Amino acid sequence: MPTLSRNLFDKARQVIPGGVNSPVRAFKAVGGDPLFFARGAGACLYDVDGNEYIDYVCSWGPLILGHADPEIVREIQEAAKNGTSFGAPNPHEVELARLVVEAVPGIEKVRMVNSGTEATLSAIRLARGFTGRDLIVKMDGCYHGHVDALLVQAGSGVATLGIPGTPGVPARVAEQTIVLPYNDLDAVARLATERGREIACLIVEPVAANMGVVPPKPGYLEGLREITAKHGIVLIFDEVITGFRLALGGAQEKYRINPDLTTLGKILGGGLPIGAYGGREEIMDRIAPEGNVYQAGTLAGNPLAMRAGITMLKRLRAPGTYERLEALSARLQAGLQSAAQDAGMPVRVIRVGSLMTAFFLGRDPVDWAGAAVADTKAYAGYFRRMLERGVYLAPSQFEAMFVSLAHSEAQLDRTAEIARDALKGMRWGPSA
Ligand code: HOZ
Repeated sequence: MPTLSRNLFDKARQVIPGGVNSPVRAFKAVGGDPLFFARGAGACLYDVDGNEYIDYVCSWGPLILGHADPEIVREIQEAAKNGTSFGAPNPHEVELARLVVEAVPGIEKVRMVNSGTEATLSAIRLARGFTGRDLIVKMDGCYHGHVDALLVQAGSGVATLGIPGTPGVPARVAEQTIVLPYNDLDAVARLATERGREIACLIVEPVAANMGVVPPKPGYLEGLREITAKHGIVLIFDEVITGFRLALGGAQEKYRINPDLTTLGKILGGGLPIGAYGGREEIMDRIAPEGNVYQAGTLAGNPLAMRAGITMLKRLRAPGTYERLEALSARLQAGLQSAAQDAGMPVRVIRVGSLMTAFFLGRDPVDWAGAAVADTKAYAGYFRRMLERGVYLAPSQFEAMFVSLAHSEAQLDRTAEIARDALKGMRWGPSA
């Protein structure tokens, strides 16, 4: 453990709960203490002790152009010279909204907020206001931020830390959320037939990326669209992770399914705090001040995040962007998979676009029940060996690796070589 990081962690624990400002940053599931970083550049992070790491967390997704992209940094600096927030309209929010509407097929109007959690919170309130219904459907192992109603059987840090039901969420709130297994269309159809008229919305990550990466089965998203439309249930795609990542128009562009509402964040802000929710005009116009569903934000639409987001989306619109990202990601997947095979480890490297997870599991999971039985101890060993060798992965089996446009072929190949070396010394074989 690097010395300066350890000292900082000791100090952090005295004044910050658990020493971290978000539980996923802790190393509880993998052992050891979290590193403290001084800077990032391109695909690399540098800790306070001066060690370099090839980074596959990428701030949990926003940094699709890598760390400290010069154009984004310049834009933020220029924006700051004119003031950081007005609490009043500015031209940049109109431009970013226009870019979002042009890019995301299911979005006709969009409202900016400050985080993905705010986006999902606002989207379910809007769905309830629009339908006049109370129940919410979510999928086991999907994570939609730390909204009370959506923390039920959630993925990400909740799954990693094994917190089944969070104290602080009133039972009466949790009761309004029905949880179904991901990728199980029959369960959705049955529920809709029995209780469709009580259900306001169904929220889903179109590609699950908070239980590790689990792709939708063929026909799953189409089926969700069909069933929700039939029963007047608002279909919400949570594209906080997949938005602008799987395609400029996100998973809905890739799979050609338009939800009623979409939640966004991460990449949209170019590395600054942001969230957004958008969708069909008829629904979005129910938000205040146009309608009577209230939602607000002091810093929403601030020029810094807007200008970073505009620069980001314009960069991503360049021809060939997603083809390059796909090629880079496929190269890493192949490299990691072959490293595992050569080490005699039945690790499954599951990938959708530039999202992937090396599952310490003998077979491909299709839902949380399948992902949850991964060997988390083996993952922890792999994580530590990779870290020692200069690769920074998510400190949990149940998260995604993020490939950015800043990762070079040489860095990806080096990562695969490091994995080969790291896995070689490990002893593991699932009984499954
Ligand atoms: N949503 C991300 C984890 N899958 C990271 C956000 C956080 O919880 O810090």
